[in-house]
Amino acid sequence: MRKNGILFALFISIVLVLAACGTGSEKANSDGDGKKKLRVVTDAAYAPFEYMDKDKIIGFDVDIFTAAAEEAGYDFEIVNVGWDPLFAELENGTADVGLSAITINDDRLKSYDFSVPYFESTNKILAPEGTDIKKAADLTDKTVAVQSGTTGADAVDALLGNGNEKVKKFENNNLAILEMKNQGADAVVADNAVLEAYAKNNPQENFIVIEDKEGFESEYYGFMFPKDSEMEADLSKGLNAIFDNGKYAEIYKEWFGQDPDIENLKA
Ligand code: LYS
Repeated sequence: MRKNGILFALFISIVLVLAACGTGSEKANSDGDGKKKLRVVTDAAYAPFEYMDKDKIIGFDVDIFTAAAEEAGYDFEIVNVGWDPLFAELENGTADVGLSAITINDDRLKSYDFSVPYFESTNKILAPEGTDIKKAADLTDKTVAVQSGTTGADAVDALLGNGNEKVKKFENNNLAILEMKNQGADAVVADNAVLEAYAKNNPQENFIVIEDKEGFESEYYGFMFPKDSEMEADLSKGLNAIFDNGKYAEIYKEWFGQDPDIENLKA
């Protein structure tokens, strides 16, 4: 009887020790193999790339980042902080990644690092049907609404002159479009896919999208990081993995209804 009791106690101790070890290793895994949980900041007013669906942030960028981060073994949370605060957070290191249809350009490369490109874009013009605007140069005597601090704002500044009060700058792109809707502007300049989605989803507003391949340059989006971030290489690897395994094409097709030109992105 007594012997059985000792064996039982021994058995229980072993079970407890094993359970404790199990909890320990589980905890290590939940940190993503010891990798930190990333704070990803965005401006969720730029459909179809990132926007609010009730209280959830969704969009092409969200799906692409989720797939790339999964490949790279990172856990993360995406927080809607707004466009200007996004840059401030990366600059002072409170965030790990900027995910916001962010164009890779020389100016930003001075202060931030970028992943490999994941989307090709160009600025276009949104204007009311019947407008006499046919190309970028026609904007010079118009009032133009833009999101401040974007490549669209830079392009319009270059056309109309820095500090021109006919360039109306807004905190996000939806406010710029609203200004035109309320007749406070003749046009909005922003990324093609965003304007095209807006015109298509709001046919009753009678806006058209005007393309000018000579007037606006081709741009590429990247995930943005603080300078010398260790995560850049991991997430670029994650992007390359989803280019190669078909996941990128699958997500692209879901959002844009056609196949992507991945070779162009890799070139
Ligand atoms: N791609 C443009 C840029 O990087 C527009 C981004 C706007 C994001 N809300 O400036």
